[in-house]
Amino acid sequence: MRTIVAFLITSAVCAQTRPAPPIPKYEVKRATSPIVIDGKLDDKAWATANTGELTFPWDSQTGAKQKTVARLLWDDDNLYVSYDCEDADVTAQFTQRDDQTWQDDAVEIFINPRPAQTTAYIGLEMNARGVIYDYLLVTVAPGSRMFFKRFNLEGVKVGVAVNGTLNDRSDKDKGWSLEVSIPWVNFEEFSKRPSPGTVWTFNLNRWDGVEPNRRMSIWSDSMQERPGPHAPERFGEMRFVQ
Ligand SMILES: [Ca+2]
Ligand SMILES: [Ca+2]
Ligand SMILES: [Ca+2]
Repeated sequence: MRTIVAFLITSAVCAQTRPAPPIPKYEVKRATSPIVIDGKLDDKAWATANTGELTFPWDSQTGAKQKTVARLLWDDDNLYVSYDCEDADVTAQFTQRDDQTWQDDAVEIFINPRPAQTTAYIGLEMNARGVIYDYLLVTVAPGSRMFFKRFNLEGVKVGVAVNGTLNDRSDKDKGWSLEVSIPWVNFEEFSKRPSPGTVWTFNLNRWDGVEPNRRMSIWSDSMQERPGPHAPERFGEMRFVQ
């Protein structure tokens, strides 16, 4: 009987969910000047971009909740994304494309260029070494997803700048920043190239820390009970503007 009571209490606690925040919107401006993909966010164009700050919906996670500010821009050739990450301890181990980069200090973007559907989208997870895990994610049945990691983004470029010492855990770092450019050809099966007024959906997130102190921050709360970002119905709006 005692076991049953304990189970009921646990279930009741788990069933309490946080209120769903509104779906966020982001206006992607056109880059006013060229962006050098070197991880340094000193290109003039970034100063004109809107900002998106990641939040920490999962209180159960431990370790310092370090700030991340992301920005997006576009031009005739590419979608550009940058992340500015405060981080006192920058660590990353994986070195090969499609490795498990999410287990490192890593930043991610998920892009759905065809928001009328939420079955498929493109995922890109990049660690503090600039190593890419890119895939096509397809929901094949309710609750069942397949990650097609042999999907490789064509012409993608990533640059990282570490303000501190990578993988030296004895000192205190300031942070790291990452820039990525993604050519439009990669979205062709989903959608025409965007023009001013086009709306796609997306989410941004970051994994930070070393086990057992790991935490995920996210732009649009995925409303998952446990930390997890893969909820395309909760992606925010990416509106392209002039
Ligand atoms: Ca740069
Ligand atoms: Ca870190
Ligand atoms: Ca891949």
